[in-house]
Amino acid sequence: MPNNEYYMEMEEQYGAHNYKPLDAVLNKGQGIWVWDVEGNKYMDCLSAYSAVNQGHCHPKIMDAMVSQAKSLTLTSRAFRNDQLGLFYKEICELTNSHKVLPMNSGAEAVETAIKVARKWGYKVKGVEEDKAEIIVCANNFHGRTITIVGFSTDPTARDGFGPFTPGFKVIPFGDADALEKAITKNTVAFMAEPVQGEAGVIIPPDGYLKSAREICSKNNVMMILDEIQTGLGRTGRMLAEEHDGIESDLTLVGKALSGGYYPVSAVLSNSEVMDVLQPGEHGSTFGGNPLACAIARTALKILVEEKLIENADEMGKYFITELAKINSPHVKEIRGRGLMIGIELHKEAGGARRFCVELMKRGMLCKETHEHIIRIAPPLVIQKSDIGWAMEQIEPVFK
Ligand code: IF1
Repeated sequence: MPNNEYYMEMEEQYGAHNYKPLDAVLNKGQGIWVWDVEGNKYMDCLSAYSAVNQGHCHPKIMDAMVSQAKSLTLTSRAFRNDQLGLFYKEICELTNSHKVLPMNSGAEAVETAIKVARKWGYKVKGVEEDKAEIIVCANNFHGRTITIVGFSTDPTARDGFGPFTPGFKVIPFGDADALEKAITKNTVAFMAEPVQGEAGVIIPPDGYLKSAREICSKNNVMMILDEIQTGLGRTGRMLAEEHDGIESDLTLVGKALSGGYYPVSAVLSNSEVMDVLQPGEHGSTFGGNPLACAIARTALKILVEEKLIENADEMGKYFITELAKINSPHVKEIRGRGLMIGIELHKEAGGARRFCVELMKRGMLCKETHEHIIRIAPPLVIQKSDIGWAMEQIEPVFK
């Protein structure tokens, strides 16, 4: 049986080097656990960046996928399929939305929302042609396309990829006054993550999203929330916006919409904004295909039926309480919402990566973000006893 090294060398030789993964070559997953080719077992504390909220290889999603794959996988949107309407209806009911536009990757959902907002700006708001502005936040992460990295403030994500799409304005995250000041007659939308993920699990000040919602409504500006990472149970709510008691105009979901089986994303709308799109103006070969819809329908049903959202809330609070008890010279702050948890280290700790390597040796797979933050985001099926085990690994590493 080839070892980890064997596969790693192949990747190094033949693959683009746009990632620097931890050196475990995984070949099996179940619930919160994954195994490498040498048989080592790990607790997955990343959940594929929150795409496997339902746990690895959930048997019900697998059944839905296999059964749909045997009958029909792809029709394109030139023809109809019997899964699409059901998917629309079910996701609208679960997220309190009016209309859905299905895509595949998260970045595509973001691009779609940008197109919808601009079109709305010209057709409904009456913005002069090619003048539409969209306000975004510093330290955002919304994906990897040219347009999206063009309004990133992370040099690693954007340097060397210009020229970029114009029409974006960056303001600080968490600052409602800055939003109000940045709005002009040409502003069509404000887009933000409810909790910034890549930036290091940054939770905005209380009341921020509510103020932003009010400012958007008052100024006839679309509020777009990117819930690709925070949505679908991760923060202990179906959508993170529920923590603030607000509804955005456009909500973006992806990742866990398939429970990790397949790329499925969607733009959800709460207003007439989606009606601006006419036949032919937007689409995707794979978006809304019956395989994706069957998988997504089951992935959503599991979040509800297995009470994973409530579990994320409860286990998240428990995990954060336990982590806060660690008396470590390296830890600056523990923060989180539901099972989206960040451990920020002091600059003197020598970087988060070395802690991730130590945790891996003890059977926990975690991923650093930026230099000094470790993210903990296990599948939402995690139980108290698992957290107990995790704490036994984490404590000695941080001490
Ligand atoms: C990678 C981060 C997570 C996202 C939000 C849109 C997208 C993402 C809020 C795009 C994607 C990923 C992609 C992944 C790393 C990752 C990530 F660290 F970069 F920020 F999750 F924390 N909006 N996030 O978080 O979705 O097109 O990838 O489906 O390796 O790029 P996508």
